[in-house]
Amino acid sequence: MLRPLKRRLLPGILALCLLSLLTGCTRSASPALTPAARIITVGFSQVGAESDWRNANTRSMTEALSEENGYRLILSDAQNKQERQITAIRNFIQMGVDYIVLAPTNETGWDTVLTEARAAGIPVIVVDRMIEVADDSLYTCWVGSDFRKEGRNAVRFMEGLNAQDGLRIVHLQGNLGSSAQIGRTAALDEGLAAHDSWQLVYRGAGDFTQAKGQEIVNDLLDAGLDFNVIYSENDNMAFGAIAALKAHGLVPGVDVTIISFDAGRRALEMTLAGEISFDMECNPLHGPRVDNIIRQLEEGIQPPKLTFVSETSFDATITREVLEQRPY
Ligand code: GZL
Repeated sequence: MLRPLKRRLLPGILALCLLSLLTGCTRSASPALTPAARIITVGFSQVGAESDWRNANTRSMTEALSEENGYRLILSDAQNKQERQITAIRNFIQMGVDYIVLAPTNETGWDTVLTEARAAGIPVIVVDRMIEVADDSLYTCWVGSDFRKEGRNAVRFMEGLNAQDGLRIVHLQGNLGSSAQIGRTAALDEGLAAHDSWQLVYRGAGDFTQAKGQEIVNDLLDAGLDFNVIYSENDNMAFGAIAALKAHGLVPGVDVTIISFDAGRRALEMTLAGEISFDMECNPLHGPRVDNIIRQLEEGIQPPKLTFVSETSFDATITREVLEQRPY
């Protein structure tokens, strides 16, 4: 009678185990046999450090494109100046980086420098705001937000405000020419065109900064302007506006409705407190998305040309539990 298979194989298995113990050959190859993993050098041209959103975006990128993850990241802060981004991109080309990541200050003016990057054979990944170029082969792909959709969500919230004598709106715009400003402004213009009871009493660029937002609203209040809504194209300008309202004895969320964008944790605390009435998320966590794009490209896979991130919004229904779970 044949011995059960495993009993017939047992002596051979024992011999193999003894051999591997004696020769130290284990299942995993010795380090010398694994090819050295390639360090990927990435030149990242970042807008600046103008807002909580921007800082969260930079943190996300540096955490994802870290040395432990196989990257050498060269971060350049343009301090909100496109010409500094163009210089940084030229430096990246000279350095022969493997990839360029661009978070553009504004939509236009990129054709020449991106043509130089293409001539050098360096793929360009655009994050956050959009760019407008004559030939979209000048960049490999883009990941970011649908800013007009964000604005339409805010306008829909405003349509639910039952202000008896209509809406008198102060509009704090972001950096003029940035797609975040273009999209969010276009949505408000759609709302103004659709509602006769909505009046735009002021529109001006607050450059996404808290200081500028506070300065504008402070001046408007000093001038005695009458308004009941502030449509602020990011949280930091909303923070400034709220400080100005309080300095004039007004209660944000009661005397004036605050509409904001980004939905960072600081702003969500103010939403929970009833000071910000509506905050539209603009997700800054592009680091893992760029890491994933680069790994696809390293494998010869072409990622989608455009990837829009999904985003939500917050209002008075927010809870402490929801806030505590927010990632930025
Ligand atoms: C939006 C981003 C904007 C944020 C601002 O994606 O470009 O720039 O809304 C940031 O906070 O300054």
